[in-house]
Amino acid sequence: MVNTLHTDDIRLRFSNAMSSMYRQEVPLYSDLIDLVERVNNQVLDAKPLLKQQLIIADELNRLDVERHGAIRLGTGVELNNVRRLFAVMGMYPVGYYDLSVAGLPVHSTAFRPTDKKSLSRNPFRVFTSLLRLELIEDQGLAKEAAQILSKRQIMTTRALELIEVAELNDGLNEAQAKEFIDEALETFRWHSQATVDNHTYQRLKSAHSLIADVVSFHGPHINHLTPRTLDIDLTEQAMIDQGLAVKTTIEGPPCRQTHILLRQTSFKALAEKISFIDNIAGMHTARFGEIEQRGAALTQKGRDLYDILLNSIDQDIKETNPSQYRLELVKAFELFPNDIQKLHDEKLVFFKYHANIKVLINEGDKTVKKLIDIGALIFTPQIYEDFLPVSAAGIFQSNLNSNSQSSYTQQSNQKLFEESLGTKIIDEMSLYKEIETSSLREALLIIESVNLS
Ligand code: OOG
Ligand code: NI
Repeated sequence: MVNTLHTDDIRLRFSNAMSSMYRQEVPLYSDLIDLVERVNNQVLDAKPLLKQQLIIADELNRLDVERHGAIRLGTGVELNNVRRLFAVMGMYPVGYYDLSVAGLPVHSTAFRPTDKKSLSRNPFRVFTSLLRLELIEDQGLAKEAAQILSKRQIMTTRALELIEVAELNDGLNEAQAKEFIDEALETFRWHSQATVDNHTYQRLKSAHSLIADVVSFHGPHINHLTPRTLDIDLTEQAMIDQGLAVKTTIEGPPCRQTHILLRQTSFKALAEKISFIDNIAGMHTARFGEIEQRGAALTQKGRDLYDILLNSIDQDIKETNPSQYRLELVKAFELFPNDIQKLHDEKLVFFKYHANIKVLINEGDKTVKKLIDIGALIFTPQIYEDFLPVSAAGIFQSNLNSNSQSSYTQQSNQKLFEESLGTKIIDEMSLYKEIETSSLREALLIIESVNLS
């Protein structure tokens, strides 16, 4: 189709629109954005080397627009439609997260852009969970919940029409994209009017607060929108200074010289006024604020080491004795190398390669190792673009006011999830590998062409 807008442009506009809507809905989010921006500027001023690295890796520009959100869906049909909606913006399901092992009746994926250029433009991600009613003990209640869910349509008629247009024509034009963004936004809006009566809400809640949150409303309200900070410890302190109810422990790896994966923390969910269909007033807690610091993406070998080190410490003391937990975490992770060259040579981290055209090479310098040694080929760690199941469970739990240690006996069920989704989930490791391989290929071509001329 002529005049088709690039999916990257639609995503950029949509994530901006989502951020504006959420700023209006949750003023504390607005404060959080300002705070993170302040800390990031402070860090960039204080660390010119870090700034330089972000520029080389083409990551400085995306920092200001970088957010992830989260939604919780009720049915497979909803998941299927949400998959189609995100595809219009160039976001695809990456990674499968089974949260039932942490006592949460959901499994999840993250919709996000997948290629290097789109990620640099705007890596907007949405952590998307699907309720697993089959895990609920009270199957009578589960049936009732399914019945309620079967009656709702979380997308506007026009949004569905425009998704179809995009699928048929391989994209949307300017006017269609504008309309699509307005219509798509409706799916994620907050509704203070519940679709059930007070009694039903209480029964759903007593089975699990997640079930009440998903089933009692018209749609999957966005429950947080997370900015990326360059220093989560500084930002956490600033949040505490502002009097926010920050959760006790930062999830993920400890603070290190070379940051790996993802560190996250949140302020507790807000109690918000809602009303039930029988006109009874109530309170619901769902929406919260979160910040995150992203570090290097780990290879499978690196990830295995991460999991071993994290599991070597008692997770139960995370909430009960946070200072002890922090000490043990730092100690355990001393076994994870910090040196970039070592992380590269031991293949613990995925990298992006870049040609340094200022260095001219001689005939004998053509191996990758040689090119690295003389500085003609440089590498920067790839940023981790995904999520961590243990951290996600911690974030969920602190915001559901539950600390359920029970786990459901049923197996994880990626196959069932994919059936609803209508496609396979993309394996995140294959994406990092692809970026590593293609960036090396491109850098070598540049080096070769510069030295031929
Ligand atoms: C999602 C919680 C997980 C993260 O960043 O790991 C999450 C939810 O509460 O719906 O957002
Ligand atoms: Ni999150």
